[in-house]
Order: sequence, then structure tokens, then C-alpha cells
Amino acid sequence: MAKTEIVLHGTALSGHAHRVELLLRMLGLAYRFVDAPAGVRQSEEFRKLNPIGQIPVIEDGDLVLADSNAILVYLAKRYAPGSTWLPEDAVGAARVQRWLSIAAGEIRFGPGNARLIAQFKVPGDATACAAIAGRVLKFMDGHLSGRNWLAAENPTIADLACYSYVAHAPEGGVRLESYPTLRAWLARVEALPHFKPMPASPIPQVA
Ligand SMILES: N[C@@H](CCC(=O)N[C@@H](CS)C(=O)NCC(=O)O)C(=O)O
Repeated sequence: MAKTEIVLHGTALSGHAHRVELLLRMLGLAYRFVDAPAGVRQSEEFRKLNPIGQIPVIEDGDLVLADSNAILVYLAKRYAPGSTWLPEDAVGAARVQRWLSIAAGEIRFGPGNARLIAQFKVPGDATACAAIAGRVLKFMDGHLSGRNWLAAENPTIADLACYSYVAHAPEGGVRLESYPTLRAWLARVEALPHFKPMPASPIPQVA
């Protein structure tokens, strides 16, 4: 267990921070959430934690670590070594890594950015994001056919990394109705012990 309370810098509506909070909770680790909205992220103090100004960042004793997927890997290896959250064997680890890359790639630039454009007025090409979202969600729906989890027979950090921006895709105008297998997987993640939802964003896009 953690010797000290882990500090998580994030915001309530950041899916990148949400995935970290999910693993902290599921591993039963003591943590303190520190809100870091845009104004804070631009401060000199925050830039000492992460020079590129992004959340999430964790502080764990002397360690300062940024990047949601890097943090998931760290927490799993540091606090749950040998557990099923992150397999040790070559193929198992590579399967998880593949989905961490999809979370940071197609999911972020598809449903993730579609939500940023719709909810937070971040400039971007909503049509291009919707196209990326459609491709990756269709792929995930097919991949999950006959499987319960993305990368293994059990939940791994891959499922947590991919969950938040897929679950909140409708907030970016990306519908999930045509992906029943994907929606069943979302429900399985939500049924995991200690799951906590990310709050809904304020502007409805899809009824
Ligand atoms: N690769 C990073 C991306 C994190 C990210 O994009 N965070 C957003 C909030 S969800 C952020 O801090 N944006 C502010 C910025 O990029 O300046 C990760 O996985 O943690």
C-alpha cells in the first residue's frame, strides 16, 4: 500500500484524470484529488510538476508523474505487482499496450476531441472527429464480440484507459446506440467494485 497519500491533480470532467481515479479506487489506494483547471495549469507552480501543463499528474512521495497511461502502468506495477491489472508476460503486456495506444490515439482524437469541441468550445474539426470515432467504436464493438474485456480474460488497465471517453462520447454528439456489444462492456466496467462515474458535461448533444 501507499506509504503516503497520493495526490492526483486533475479536473472532474477530465477523462484522462478519471481513468487514474478509477484505478486508485479499485486498488484501494489513499489519494487526494486536487482540482487543476486551466488557470492553475498555466501557473509556474504547476509547470514545475508538468512542464507541458497537462493533467493528470500524480505526486507519490518524491515521485511526480504525468500522463494518464504512464500513471496507470506505474500504479499497477508499484501497488499491484503480479496482479491481473497489467500482465507481466510478453503477449499479455503487449495486448494491454495496444489498447493504451488506442486510448491515446483514436479514442482521444475521435470521441474525446468531439466532446472537447462540443462541450468546451475547443477549436477543431467536429466532422473529422466523428469519423475517427465511428471507426474506432465499430472496431471496439467487433473486437468485444465474444469477449468481456479488451485485452485479457479479466479487466486490465486497458479497460480503464479506454472507458471514460467512450462512455461520454454522446456528449460530443457521437451516438452509441448501434454498438450493443460495446455498451455491454461499458456496463461491465461500471459494475466493477469501487467504480465512480465521471460527471456528465453540461451541454446535452444526444438525447
Ligand atoms: N497524454 C496525456 C493527455 C492529457 C490531456 O490532454 N489532458 C488535458 C485535460 S483532459 C489537458 O491537460 N489539457 C490542457 C493542455 O493540453 O494544455 C495523458 O494521457 O495524460
